[in-house]
Amino acid sequence: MSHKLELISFTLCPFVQRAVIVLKKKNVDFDITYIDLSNPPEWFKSISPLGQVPVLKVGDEVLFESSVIQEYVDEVTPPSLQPKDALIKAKNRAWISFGGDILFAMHAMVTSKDEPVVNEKKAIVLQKLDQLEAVHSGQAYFNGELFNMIDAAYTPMLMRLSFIKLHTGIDLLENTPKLAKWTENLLALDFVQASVVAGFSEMYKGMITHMDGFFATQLRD
Ligand SMILES: N[C@@H](CCC(=O)N[C@@H](CS)C(=O)NCC(=O)O)C(=O)O
Repeated sequence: MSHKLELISFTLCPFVQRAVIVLKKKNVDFDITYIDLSNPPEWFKSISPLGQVPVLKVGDEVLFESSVIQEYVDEVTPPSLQPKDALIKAKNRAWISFGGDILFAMHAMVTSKDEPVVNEKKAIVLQKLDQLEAVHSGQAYFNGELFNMIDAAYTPMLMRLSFIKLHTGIDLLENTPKLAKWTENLLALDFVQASVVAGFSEMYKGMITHMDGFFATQLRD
């Protein structure tokens, strides 16, 4: 790779973490620059087309959208994490996009103050998790025994579900055993543990407290 990559990040962002997991899995030497999303610096506003993280700087070029960044990193660092079969790869891409929808519903569920809204979002999350359970291979990873791109894409969501269980006792994976086992397998990987800053679980709990929504009332000490 001719340029050292620079990833623009916000510590808590699950979409950034998707990119970090691929970079770490592939042993890419990259820089990471953290910004405060509630007060983004001018230089960030001028390079991020949507004002969102992640952004990947590749020399003078800029990439945005986590799935695009994941695919770029994967393509320039063979062998690929994508399944070889074009149909499986295409289906995985669709389910990766579906995972983004779950992340947005989860965020709303965790931060909303309004209990009916929380319950509505929770129902959406649970229904989507059921759909995901139905298409999971039931093996170690989503497609089978190999860690693929889709596993990198879902890890941030599954990690956050495990923190929700740890900090509140609410187990959103209790009726999806394949997803629960998948979470266990993913969280045991070194590069997954290295994809977040030290103390991340407490930081996530701190975010729930700070947002002061219904979930904050469910936190254990
Ligand atoms: N579809 C985007 C979503 C990225 C996203 O929502 N990032 C959030 C942080 S986790 C963000 O930058 N929010 C700031 C904003 O939307 O203004 C992706 O996959 O990269």
